[in-house]
Amino acid sequence: MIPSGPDDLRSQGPCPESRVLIIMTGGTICMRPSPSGFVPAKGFQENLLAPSPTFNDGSNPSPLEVVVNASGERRFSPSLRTPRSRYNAQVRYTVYEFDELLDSSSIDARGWAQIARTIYWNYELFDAFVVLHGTDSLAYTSSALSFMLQNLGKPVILTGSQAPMVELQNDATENLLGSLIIAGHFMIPEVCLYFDNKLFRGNRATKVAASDYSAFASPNAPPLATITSMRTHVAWELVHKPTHIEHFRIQTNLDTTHVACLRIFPGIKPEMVDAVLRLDGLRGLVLETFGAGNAPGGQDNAMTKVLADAIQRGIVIVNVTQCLSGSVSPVYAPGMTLSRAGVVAGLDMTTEAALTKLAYLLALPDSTPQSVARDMAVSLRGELTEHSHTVFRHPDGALPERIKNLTALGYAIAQGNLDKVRDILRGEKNWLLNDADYSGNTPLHLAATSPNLSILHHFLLQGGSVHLRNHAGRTPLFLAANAGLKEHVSLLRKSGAHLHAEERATAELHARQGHNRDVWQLAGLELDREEAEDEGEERTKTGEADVGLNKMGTVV
Ligand code: ASN
Repeated sequence: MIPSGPDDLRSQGPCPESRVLIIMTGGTICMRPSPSGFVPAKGFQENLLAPSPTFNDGSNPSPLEVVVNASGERRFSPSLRTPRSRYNAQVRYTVYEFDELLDSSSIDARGWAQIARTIYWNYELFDAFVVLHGTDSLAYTSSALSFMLQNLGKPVILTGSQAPMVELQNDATENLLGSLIIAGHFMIPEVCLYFDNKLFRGNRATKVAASDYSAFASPNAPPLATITSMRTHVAWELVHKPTHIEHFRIQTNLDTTHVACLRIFPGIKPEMVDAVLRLDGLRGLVLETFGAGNAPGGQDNAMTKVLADAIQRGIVIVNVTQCLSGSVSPVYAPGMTLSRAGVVAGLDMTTEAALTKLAYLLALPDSTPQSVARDMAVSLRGELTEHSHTVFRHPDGALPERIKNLTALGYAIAQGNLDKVRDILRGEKNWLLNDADYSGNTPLHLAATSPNLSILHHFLLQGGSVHLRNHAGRTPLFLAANAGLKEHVSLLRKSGAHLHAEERATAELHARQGHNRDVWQLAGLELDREEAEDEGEERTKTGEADVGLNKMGTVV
């Protein structure tokens, strides 16, 4: 993975090979013609990718392990390598096909849960995930996943195509290649949707064309990355980073059966709206209104009464605009009336984001209509426009300025001087945390062996990535364990850090030779069974809880 520094520094050193898991759920990208129209077909990797020089450099790498169920069962899956990219790196990948491939018009919350679980089970084995999916409901799935994947530290990119890969002229090749390159090269730890050379935040995208290759737009948020003339331009200042000391987790039980969506139209009768609001067990409604959030009616009008009564009964009603872009705001009297009646302003959320967020919030343990209404109006994953998020902004200034800052930061970290560190990062210099020096070390790598643990703590809360590797392929966790720093290792583990698949063999060697054996175990090194059992006991004593590959990560 390439750190977030501008191109001039990024291209300086070799970047370790990334492993990407491609999850195939179906969609046009894998379809073939049949007497009943296009249908999804199996064998995407062997039939379409393996024979293609664009997706296979012919180096014939060994198979990769993929976890296929909750009990941690692993299967070996043939892997392929892309040719070298213009960033001088290759991406190694394997395709994991779901048993039943879908036209995405048939996907529902069970399908979303299946994707989330597959990512969870394989989180420690891969650097990034690409999900192949039909375009029809792609924006719903990417929105849903953005809420289901909590404290995500790695890229998850959804894509598909308008023309199948088997067609001579298609958009499938470009969309998959672009997704693979971005997933395998850039640490963008968000659920994204990639289409037609643009990477969108997944919960901001919407399908805008039934057959054009430019099928998606993100009208209220600029793309996170764009590919132009073979270069990828990442808008690092827009990329969200995890800023909690927490593991990656998933929530899989979205309540999609008790939410609905209703589009207001001129002449719509209050009785119609009432009928929807009285559907058995309904808990949430997304109301698609006119313009800046207006619906027919006035203060004492029948429509307003229908809505206010439903809110009294505990139904959460969220107001989003039918317009492609812009936000709901109570500037006109009808909009003001809705908000006075208790309708929640969904601001600039897409319908896809509002509906899946509602289903997600309603399924949270201890949720109440009040807590759901409150959280619908704030940004959880960048799905609506708010200004309170950590911003990573690169300086417009020149290279010497960056090197000066990084070097000063390096000294302060080595001296364990937190005040100095804070001083250097003051202003908008947080971007420095995911930048790297000439050996690929990010400030987090340096903090992993700093005499002052609070520097590491500070960086983790500011969005420093625990998954970036230096040019030698080492993660901050590896460096901390190698230096025998237990507290540093524990803190990194709590933040979701794990040893990379390629570090395990060396780590095991060190541990078996007796170097910091207990620290390597603390870093999550799996030993043989007896040792692993001892390790389990030890962890229970110290109260450590790890992400286990064979444990389900559902919150409830
Ligand atoms: N019906 C297809 C699907 O969503 C459309 C596509 O993928 N372009 O699965």
